[in-house]
Amino acid sequence: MGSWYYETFEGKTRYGVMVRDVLYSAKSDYQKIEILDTIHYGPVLVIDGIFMTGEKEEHFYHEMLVQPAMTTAARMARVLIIGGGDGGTAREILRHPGVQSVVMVEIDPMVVEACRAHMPTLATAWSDPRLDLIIGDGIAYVKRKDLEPFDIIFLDGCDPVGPSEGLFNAEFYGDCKRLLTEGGVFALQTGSPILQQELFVDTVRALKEVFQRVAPYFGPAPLYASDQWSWTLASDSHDHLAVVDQRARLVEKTAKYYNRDIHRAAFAVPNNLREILKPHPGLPLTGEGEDDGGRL
Ligand code: SPD
Repeated sequence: MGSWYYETFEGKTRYGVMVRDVLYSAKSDYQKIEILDTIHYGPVLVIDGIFMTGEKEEHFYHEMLVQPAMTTAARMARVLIIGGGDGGTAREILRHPGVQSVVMVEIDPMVVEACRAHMPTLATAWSDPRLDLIIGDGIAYVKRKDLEPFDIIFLDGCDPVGPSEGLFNAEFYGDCKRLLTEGGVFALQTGSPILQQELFVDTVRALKEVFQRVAPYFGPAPLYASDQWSWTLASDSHDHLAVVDQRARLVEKTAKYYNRDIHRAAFAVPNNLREILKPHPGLPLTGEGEDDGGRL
């Protein structure tokens, strides 16, 4: 056997995994990084005591962060990832032959190095010539005025503490919107709708201050607190349910979770969240009708 490792999440819950071995443990300039060899999930990346991704369950999170945007966006030639240093998000994006270039801005080079060495199934993107890895601060990067715009921007960060704190506010979302091509899509993780309901609601509202169309969606993320996770697509003119069949068919050949049925179902907003999101003065109230396709 091994020993139990527990994530204590925001002082509210604990979830444990049985660990055979510690494959990597180091302190970077930003955070404590560990890779644990777990019995059920294989190698698991842990940052500052919080589970980030595990080789045998990461497909839920990465497919759901990436594929709803990739199968519906008007264009996908140029893609930006803020964060994503484990490589899973880049791998999902690069499944699409229509992608010409992906820029990844990751703040912590040690996350990239550790995952590259110990999580091989997430590492396929690193050898793809379309990927350009920039080690730097994503918040500063999206403020730059000299960049070509992107068709899709993905935010793949940690929870909103430490270096990720500035990734959850309207100012950052405004900078991302300015960097999008017309009709471009911004996709991000928006936390646990159960254990981080306030964060989820505040993030959706902050996105609604900036974008015309904001569509949260839901799915499992087995290593994350409460398992139920949320992601959100934000844009000014994109239809999050208009799946391009050819792209979805390509993804379905290898995806372990995502398919067109999952895509449609994921955008159904549970009643309790509709109620909470409704009373938001000054913003158009959609989401409670029959014909809005789940957009809020
Ligand atoms: N509570 C953990 C949330 C972490 C979300 N990002 C994980 C990064 C995986 N690429």
